[in-house]
Amino acid sequence: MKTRAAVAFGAGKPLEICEVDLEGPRAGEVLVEIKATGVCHTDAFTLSGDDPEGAFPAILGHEGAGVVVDVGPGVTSLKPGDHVIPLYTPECRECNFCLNPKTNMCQSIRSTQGQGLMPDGSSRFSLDGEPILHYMGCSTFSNYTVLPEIALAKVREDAPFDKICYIGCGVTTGIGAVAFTMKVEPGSTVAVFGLGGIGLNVIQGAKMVGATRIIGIDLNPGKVELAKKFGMTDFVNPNEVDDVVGHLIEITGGGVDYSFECIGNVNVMRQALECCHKGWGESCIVGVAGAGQEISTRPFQLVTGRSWRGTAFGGARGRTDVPRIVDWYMDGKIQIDDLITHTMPLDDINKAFDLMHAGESIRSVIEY
Ligand code: NAD
Ligand code: AHE
Ligand code: ZN
Repeated sequence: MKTRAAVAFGAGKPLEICEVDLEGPRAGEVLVEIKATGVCHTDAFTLSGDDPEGAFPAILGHEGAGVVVDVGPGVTSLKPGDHVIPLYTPECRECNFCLNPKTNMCQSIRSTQGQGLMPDGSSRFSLDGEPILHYMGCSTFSNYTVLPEIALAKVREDAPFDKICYIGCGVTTGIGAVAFTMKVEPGSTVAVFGLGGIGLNVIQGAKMVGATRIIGIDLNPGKVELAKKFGMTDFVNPNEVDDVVGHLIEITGGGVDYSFECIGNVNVMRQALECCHKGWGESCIVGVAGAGQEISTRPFQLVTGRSWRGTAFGGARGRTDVPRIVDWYMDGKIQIDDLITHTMPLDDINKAFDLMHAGESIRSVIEY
């Protein structure tokens, strides 16, 4: 079949809207009509050329929601008409990662996914007979896409696509980082570096689990109002203090219990670790840093009881946890609507990247 898609032909180039060819689902695969997709900073990161796994031409996008159109041989858990959220972290429930309760990082299809290919090593997308790569196993910047069955969460049918698409990455990553990965306790003091589409969800997750002090740190004061609405109790603009780490340690009487880096800046990752309380503070890296970048600190920071950790997809096991998070949204336990600051058709997708780079959006959602 033909499908409209925004194609990334090369690093740093704007996306181009094209009619591409899409082959139907093979064994264990599912054809999905994407109804809406968010644009995450990670899409911009890969488009910039900073992603070591970035390869072109590709169809980016990994934060979608849609409807099953067709299933390939052997698919048993999904049928046409089911509402689904694509999962860049699949859940096969069989590999040694899925069988280990310490991780959500199913590895059953990770190597082909990282090469932009389906599990059998080929692509379903092509243009003029030349293959176009998949991205993060999802390619939600295409109106129709093919995914492995294990990379789809089946969700309730009364949930709006234009909101729950955000659960495909940002919402789950932020809330999950707090609730699943770090298991923040009630009464905790939390610092959140970067108040974008991920950081604001860390804030709402921290509030949800009962953190009492939630300190947001961002260079852009335009983020303050929304962050307060989501539960931020204190704001620090690094441009207005001499020493961010010293300031955070001072205002918390020794440091924070938990910190989250939601930017992808290795210097800020160090600050996030070092503002943690001696003896027990734990820092979680959420932000994705560019190729070749490395983190550093004095080992003494760890010797004296701070821990450095990280999270992918908020530690969520997609097929199990994503339907629950959709329920949380539908039950009013978490908010999504206010974080979706812009909506637009696929034709305007490059505007979503411009708004993100200008710091004007939290999430832009493309509606097909
Ligand atoms: P975003 O662009 O919406 O937000 C980034 C925020 O950081 C902005 O508010 C910006 O003003 C602020 N900022 C930038 N530099 C800063 C600095 N030096 N000090 C303080 N604030 C600064 O991005 P996002 O969509 O929220 O994504 C954030 C990061 O999380 C990205 O690196 C993205 O790739 C990553 N991410 C990781 C996962 C995961 O599973 N680990 C999932 C999704 C996104
Ligand atoms: N491909 C990059 C790393 C990108 C990365 O870390 N991706 C996160 C999800 S970001 C979602 O917005 C992730 O899940 N990583 C785990 C994984 O297996 O990809 C690189 O450095 O090569
Ligand atoms: Zn993302």
